[in-house]
Amino acid sequence: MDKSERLFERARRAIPGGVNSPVRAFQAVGGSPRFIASASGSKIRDADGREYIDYVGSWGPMIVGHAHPRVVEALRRACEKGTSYGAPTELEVELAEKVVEMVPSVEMVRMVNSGTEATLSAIRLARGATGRDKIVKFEGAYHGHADSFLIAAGSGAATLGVPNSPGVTAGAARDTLLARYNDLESVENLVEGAPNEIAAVIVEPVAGNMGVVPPVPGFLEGLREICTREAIVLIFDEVMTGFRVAPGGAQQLYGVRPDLTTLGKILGGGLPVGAFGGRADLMRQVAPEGPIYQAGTLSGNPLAMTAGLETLRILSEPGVYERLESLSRRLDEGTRRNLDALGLDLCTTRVGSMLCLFFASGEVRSWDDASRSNVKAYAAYFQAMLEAGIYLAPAQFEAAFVSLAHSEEDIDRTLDAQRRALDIARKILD
Ligand code: KE4
Repeated sequence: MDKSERLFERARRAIPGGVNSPVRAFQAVGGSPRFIASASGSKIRDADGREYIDYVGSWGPMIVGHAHPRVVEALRRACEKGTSYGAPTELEVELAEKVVEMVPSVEMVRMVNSGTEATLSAIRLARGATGRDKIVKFEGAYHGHADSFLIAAGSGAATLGVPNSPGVTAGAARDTLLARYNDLESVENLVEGAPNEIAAVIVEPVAGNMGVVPPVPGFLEGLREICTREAIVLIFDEVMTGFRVAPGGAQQLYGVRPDLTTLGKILGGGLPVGAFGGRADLMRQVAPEGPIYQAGTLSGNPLAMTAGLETLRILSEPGVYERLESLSRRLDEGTRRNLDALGLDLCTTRVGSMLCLFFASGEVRSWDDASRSNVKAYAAYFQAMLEAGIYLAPAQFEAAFVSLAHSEEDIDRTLDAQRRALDIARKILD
């Protein structure tokens, strides 16, 4: 057994499944997860000293690369001033102002400690502000693990939600309606079936949790129209896309303004941060200015604010998104060449520096399409890439992330390994 395997055995005695978040356990791809000992730039190193080119980037936050010298130095200085006060600081004001400056629809913002906290708070705000109970989410979308979101597609055309985890009550499920991504008619049907009952539509403006599924032209604009017409709060869950697909996220890229936006991941630069923000008339209803309660011991924590601020400052420098685009295009075009060379008809998607290779042919526009993927072939591909020193998401329904620290050489090494890995996966596809 190598050190990761020994550590996994030990971890499983003290931590459920041996991990602090399920996807890390490699259950979708088999084998034992690599225990990571350190990381810098585009590389991570496991407990046995093996080095990998990293396309998980801690699931999105590490867009400037691991252990960026400026972030590390800023954190070192911050630590020496104490790590948490539970009181207002100038740092959190600076980060709030930076978010307001960068994200088009955000007029005010509240910091929290995770994406889940951000989305559950945004839903509570929408419900409190509208006096309505129901929300609409999309099948295959992930907004964190709050009860309202752990809902599977129920039976029946009404697509009423049913819990997809024990512990989620029927009451919670009853208030979550499920639509199909990229299908405005499915939203119209839900709205028609629940007049004046829907508080919010929450959407990943680029879906990143069923693999990467871009919005078809008109989809986001259509959601905006429906929500404006019905006085429904439109929430863009930009926990993944925020600061990723453009400085101002997907709402800047596609030019559609939600009423509320949830953020996380990159906002914390690798430390635990989430946030929800948007129209001031909504945000002013949040305690203590308004009656809608939301709180958090470590919200606005000075270390997390420091890492987030330094990361956003780096991202605000000229040429950053052009660099991300150039590297990501190189990977995407190289992947398509590899697929052509092997005669494989697989679907690849990309929005900026978030990409996905579906082990499914044809277009992927919704969960129905994505769920056709051959997850066994993906698992074989994943293991072959891991063996070759390329660290991908250990599950088909995730995104690959390119960072500023990746080099052309990293991309070319990845494409070389990919040819061999696809050849192995092809045997399962045939
Ligand atoms: P967290 O509570 O994990 O910080 O954020 C939840 C969340 C909310 N919204 C979107 C669009 C998200 O992608 C996420 C979290 N993303 C997953 C990756 N698919 C986190 C990885 C994990 O669960 O370990």
